[in-house]
Amino acid sequence: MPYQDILGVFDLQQFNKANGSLSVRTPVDGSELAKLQETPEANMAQIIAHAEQAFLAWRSIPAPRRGELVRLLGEELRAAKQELGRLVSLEAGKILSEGLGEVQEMIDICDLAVGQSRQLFGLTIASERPGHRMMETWQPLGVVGVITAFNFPVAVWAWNSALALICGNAVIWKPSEKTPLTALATHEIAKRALKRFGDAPEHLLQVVIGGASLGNALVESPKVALISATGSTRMGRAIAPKVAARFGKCLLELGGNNAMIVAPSADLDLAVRAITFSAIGTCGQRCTSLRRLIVHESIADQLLPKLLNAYKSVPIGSPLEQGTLVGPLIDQAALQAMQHALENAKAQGGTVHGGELVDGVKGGAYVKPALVEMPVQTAVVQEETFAPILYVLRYKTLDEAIALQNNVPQGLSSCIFTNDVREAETFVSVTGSDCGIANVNIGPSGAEIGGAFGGEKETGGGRESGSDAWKAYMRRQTSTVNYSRSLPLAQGVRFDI
Ligand code: UN1
Repeated sequence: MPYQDILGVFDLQQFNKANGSLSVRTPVDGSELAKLQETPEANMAQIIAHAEQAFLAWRSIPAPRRGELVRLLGEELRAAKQELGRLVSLEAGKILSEGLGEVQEMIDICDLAVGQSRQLFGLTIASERPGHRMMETWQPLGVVGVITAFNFPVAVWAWNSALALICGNAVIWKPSEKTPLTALATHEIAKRALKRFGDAPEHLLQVVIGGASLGNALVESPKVALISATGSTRMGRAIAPKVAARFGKCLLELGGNNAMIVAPSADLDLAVRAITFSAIGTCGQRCTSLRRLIVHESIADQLLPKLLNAYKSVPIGSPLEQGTLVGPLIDQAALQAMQHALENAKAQGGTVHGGELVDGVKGGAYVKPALVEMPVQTAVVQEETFAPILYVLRYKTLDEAIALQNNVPQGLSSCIFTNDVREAETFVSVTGSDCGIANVNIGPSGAEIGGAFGGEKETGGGRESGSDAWKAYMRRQTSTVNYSRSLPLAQGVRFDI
């Protein structure tokens, strides 16, 4: 088996079984990294019951002490940053710098969560009744099921788990079946933190390896209080009604179809750099990747040649090699989906630049990023294709550009490049972008963890990571305490017996 030095660090060999049914392949060259035994679906009830037991013990540990576990997790992640970053690169195919960035994102959310563990603030509310106090308290929720996608195989777990843990919950993680090794490695790192912490309940953090049926067991169990799922809109459509049917909570981060408006006053050099990073970085496989470029007609003929030039010079190849900026697509199916979208785009009037296969590393799905000029926002432009395809549309007025930007079913991220303060403020105003993220002079991807992350419409409405996203992992409790000697009723109701 190749790549032994990368896999060896976390003792992943222990999970590699000759009769394992889950074949894990690296997108670098398609070779098999391991065969893993999948978690039997029949075990899920027990796994959930264990998590519930862990929750019952963990919820009584004071939140700042729970924060100590997350502080230790952050320390262990710092110590393992290089090794885990390399493994992310190997298993998900993103370049090393982005693999390391992903681990840094985990460390950052741990830092945020540690501080948050001392700030799970409630409210005191003025009561209309004398001698009464009203208050609002945030209580732990229970078992949190975290379902993650291949493209951020470890950071999204960390966003959810760091907060879920300080909020007093137990976590069951169902990673993508395309990236189970990074999940197992992360679990090993978490075990180091748990060991140092000492008295955390057993089964506080669990990981299950396998396909959709395991996720479904979490989704359907009334014992799983919150399902936090990242993935396609199709997946969200399957999950959300099932969780709703049992009145569970859902936190969804689904498809994006992120746009950038480039206005006449934009700094074009800045825009070109932002466009290339967000459209072709991570080989177009971030949910925040730039997929639509809405350019003012007066500058389009200036911007496009600059972009085509930048696209030509971008080094494509093994993500493990220094200097590569674009690695492979995750697998051959992703490549086919890209080719299919490009054919549709042509049929719908598009002019395609790029998109051809590249001799990267034999066995991998290496491709030139595509830039596609479209006459109008056709059906294919309204879809999320998880690949480096950037559709280019032209506009005349800002109103028209904002309408184009908003006129897709997804609502994750968006941005405008302009030096005109009126345009910038309009874009982030009530009549501007309808997305969860709306940036000015910054691309749509690469968000910091301090803000709430997520989007509207078919993106699912969930918010993870910073700001007050922690509230999604807790239940709100309103209490009225009567410290008087009488029993006045609210709204002046009389009921004297
Ligand atoms: C994702 O693609 O699911 O904003 C998450 C970004 C990253 C997270 C992306 N911080 O691009």
